[in-house]
Amino acid sequence: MTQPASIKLHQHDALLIVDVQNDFLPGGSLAVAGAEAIISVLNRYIDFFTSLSLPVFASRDWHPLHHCSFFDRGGPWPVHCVAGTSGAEFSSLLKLPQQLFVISKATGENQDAYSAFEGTNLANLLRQHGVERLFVGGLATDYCVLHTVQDALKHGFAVILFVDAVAAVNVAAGDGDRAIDAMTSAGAVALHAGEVIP
Ligand code: VGL
Ligand code: ZN
Repeated sequence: MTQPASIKLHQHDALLIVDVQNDFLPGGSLAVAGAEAIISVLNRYIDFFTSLSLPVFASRDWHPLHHCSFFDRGGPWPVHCVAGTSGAEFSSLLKLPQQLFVISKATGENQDAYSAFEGTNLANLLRQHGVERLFVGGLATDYCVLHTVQDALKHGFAVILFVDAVAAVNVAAGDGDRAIDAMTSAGAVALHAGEVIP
């Protein structure tokens, strides 16, 4: 099936911005290469959605200080996104709307969650707002974006992935590209900047 050259936003659409937090940006403890470049792209999408009064959701990694994913607990990551610290704040360059739904995840010491649906009420919240189609961008392609998109599809939402508005950790070279393949194989539609009509 060929993918549409452009998509027009309509009722039942929502934007989900995944983990655009200082620790994943340059200078952060788990900085993702290329992360700063996605912010202006996301800002344009935020404008599109808010100008149509469509809801905008933002997830955040919101860990306790001794989270199980951190090196000192035997986990795979340096300390990052500790709740209430500046590293956990959304980037100040991101022009988040006044009306924003924030989803905090992986908040328990012994609970990690890459997906914004895992251990949160995101699915119910989306349904309450009548959302059927979710547009996703953010960080990181090969972890939280991947798992969030896979879960969104499992929950029955249509998913549009903004490929110009994601960046990958790439622990192994090609992880980001493989994640995009996995998401589109699972049913997400990959869209580039300029292919969305507000
Ligand atoms: C993430 C690594 C660890 C992400 C979160 O947001 O993709 N990656 N915690
Ligand atoms: Zn994390």
